[in-house]
Amino acid sequence: MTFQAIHRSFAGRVAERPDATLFELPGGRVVTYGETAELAQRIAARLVADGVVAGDRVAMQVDKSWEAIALYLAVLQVGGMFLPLNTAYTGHEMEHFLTDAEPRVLVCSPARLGEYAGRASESLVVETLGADGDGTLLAGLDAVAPHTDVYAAAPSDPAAILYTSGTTGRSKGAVLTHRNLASNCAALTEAWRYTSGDRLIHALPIFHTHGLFVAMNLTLTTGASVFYLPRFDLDTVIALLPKATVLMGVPTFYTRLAGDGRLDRERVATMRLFVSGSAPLLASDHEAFAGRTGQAILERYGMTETCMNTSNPYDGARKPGTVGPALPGIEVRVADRETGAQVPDGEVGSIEVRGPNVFAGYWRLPEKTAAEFRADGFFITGDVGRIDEDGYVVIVGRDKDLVISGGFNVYPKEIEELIDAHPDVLESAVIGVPHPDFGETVVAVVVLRPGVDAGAVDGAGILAFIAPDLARFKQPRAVQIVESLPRNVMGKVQKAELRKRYAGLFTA
Ligand code: MLC
Ligand code: AMP
Repeated sequence: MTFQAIHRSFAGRVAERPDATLFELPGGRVVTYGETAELAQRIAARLVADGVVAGDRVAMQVDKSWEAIALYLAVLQVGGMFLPLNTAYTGHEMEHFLTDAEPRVLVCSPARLGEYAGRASESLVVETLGADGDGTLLAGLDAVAPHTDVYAAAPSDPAAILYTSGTTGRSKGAVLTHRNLASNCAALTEAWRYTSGDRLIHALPIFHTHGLFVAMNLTLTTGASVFYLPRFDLDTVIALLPKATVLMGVPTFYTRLAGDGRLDRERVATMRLFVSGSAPLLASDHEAFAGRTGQAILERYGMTETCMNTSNPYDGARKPGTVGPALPGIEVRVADRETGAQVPDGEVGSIEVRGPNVFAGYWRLPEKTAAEFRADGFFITGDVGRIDEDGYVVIVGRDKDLVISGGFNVYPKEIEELIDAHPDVLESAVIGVPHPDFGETVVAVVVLRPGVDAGAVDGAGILAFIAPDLARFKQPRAVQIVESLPRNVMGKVQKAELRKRYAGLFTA
């Protein structure tokens, strides 16, 4: 299967089967392919009226709704760049995205209009969209003629910006092209045998690669349907399993499912595929799940900049603790971090990727982009691993200072900067430690200024100081106040040492 763009392929499915179910919503409402396409065309008309032209960014920070997917399709149709943002981001965090991306339109939830209304200007239109389709974006749309023109986007044209990795404390926008999204969608559809007969349990957020570019793109382009849930709710997912064929989730989904007494072979009899990714799935969790269900979770590996890189096979061994071989059309190598020279299989090194899935670059940051690529076009993922005897990639760690909590990325630098701004704090180090539910969780290790009375400042006070500016999922779950941070001879804080010291904080 090959196609040039997600929205064009979706239009093909609409033409074939307009009455086919796309979304099954909680409460039983069904939304068809035809309805979604029509709403997308009306939203496209609104975006054009708002001044959106090809190349413009359309930012979205809204609760999950099917109408938000219609908005995504509308942005692609008019040649815009879709910029979805986590609803957990505070005004402080949003400031950076809005100044950096300069969107033409921001679609926010009605409840947060008060925060953003003041930003509306000649160059920014603020629209609202609520979880039930309320808000200005859709208001009066019935009277608006659908916009049927489809912008003639080239495969190399940008389709989306997703913000990621802030090693300097500032998130960078990864620009993904139509070719990136379409080629990866085609590769996964084939690799995972995804078809119009599939019924996917969609419990992921739609502001990240996993929930949007993997789960939704595969569905929209194959004619499949989704049980579309606002979030992961264990009881709801357990209840839907007997009606569904596929689940895609982060490891936390599987830890929670495997910990539930209702999960057994009979309950998953119609399920043909459980996919895990975005964070490492412990081999023990893989085995526990298989023991309960008789099904091996298929683990794959991706990232915002590259979409999916590797996948365990659909047919053949799905090996716990590995992420499988490279997907067709994609090259994955393990190289020496310093020289970039490929190392022999079995040796640990820098995981690097080349292929049609690899993004166009960081938004307005040509130097940072160049620094992440080798001269021969391989992208340096920042993950560390090896290739095993079967050609499967094994991820053993990360070169980048990053914590992945429940599948959400947290960049320590950003949190350290906020903590260090506390008047009583000299310095801090933020680390990830093992957590039974989230895989990893965030811990802050803090040194107070000389002379500050240690009895007067506590972790709760430091957390309260940073909370207003930081999304809840990034907030440390523990604060350790110490005399000093361990450093190496170069003076660099030894985070590995801290991770070891606090490894048992949540997992006794
Ligand atoms: C929610 N909270 C989290 C959290 N999610 N804290 C840390 N890490 C998280 N991931 C907060 C809540 O705000 C709440 O705060 C408290 O923790 C407990 O919440 P919960 O009810 O247990 O959380 P829940 O809503 O069930 O969410 C957990 C989750 C969710 C794992 C289901 O985080 C999730 O859907 N994660 C998926 C992330 C994702 O899509 N990643 C893909 C990135 S793409 P309070 O105030 O109540 O204490 C990518 C590329 C690739 O990485 O390869 O796919
Ligand atoms: P993001 O920047 O949110 O796209 O996160 C991408 C990062 O998530 C990767 O660089 C990896 O570190 C991690 N990741 C994704 N999938 C897996 C996996 N299956 N196993 C281990 N780490 C993973």
